[in-house]
Amino acid sequence: MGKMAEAEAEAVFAEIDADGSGEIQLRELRDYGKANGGTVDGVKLADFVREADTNGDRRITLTEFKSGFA
Ligand SMILES: [Ca+2]
Ligand SMILES: [Ca+2]
Repeated sequence: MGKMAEAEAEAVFAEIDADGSGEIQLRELRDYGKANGGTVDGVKLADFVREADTNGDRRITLTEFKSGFA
C-alpha cells in the first residue's frame, strides 16, 4: 500500500471510529454506513467486515482496516 492510500485509510478509520477507541465496532460501522448509504468507500458494510476482520472478533483494528484496502 502506498503512503497516500495509507494516510487516506487512517483518515477514514478515524472518521468511522467515532469514540476514538482505536477499534471500529459494528455499531460505529453501522452509524457510519447510515450516513454513507451503507457503504465504506463503495464497499457494502457486510462485505467490508467479512474482508477486513481477519481475526473474526467483529471489531476492526487499524491494521485490519488497512489490510481491507490492500
Ligand atoms: Ca471505536
Ligand atoms: Ca478483528
